[in-house]
Amino acid sequence: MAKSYDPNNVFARILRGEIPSKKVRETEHTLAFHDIQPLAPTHILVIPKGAYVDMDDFTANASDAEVTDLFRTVGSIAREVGAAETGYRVLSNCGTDANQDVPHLHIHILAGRNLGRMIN
Ligand code: DGP
Repeated sequence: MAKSYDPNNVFARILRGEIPSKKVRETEHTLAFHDIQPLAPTHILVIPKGAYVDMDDFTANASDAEVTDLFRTVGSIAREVGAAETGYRVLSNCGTDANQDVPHLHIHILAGRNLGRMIN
């Protein structure tokens, strides 16, 4: 069963065009935009257009087309910004222990500096 989804979370509002974002890429199932509080020279968020709370919800309930589109978009953007050559980090905070702030699945792409071994 799908997790309870708050339709007024900030990324749902970005998807509806109610608040602006600096768009990087849009596909049939996926939107990518710059993080408003970048932790690295490149900090892009990649989200499904569908209403999924987190990775658990997404991988349990999204279609193969949505899953494929999201992950291919992540890889494609990393190549496009040159991060595939220098290295980059992909992460998704899911739930309480990961301190997920926005309850709509988002994948962070971080690049452009040495990222150390972990992001706090
Ligand atoms: P997380 O802690 O993994 O849920 O990260 C949420 C990220 O979302 C955080 O890096 C800041 C970003 N963020 C929050 N509000 C906005 C917004 O209104 N626009 C954009 N572009 N990013 C946002």
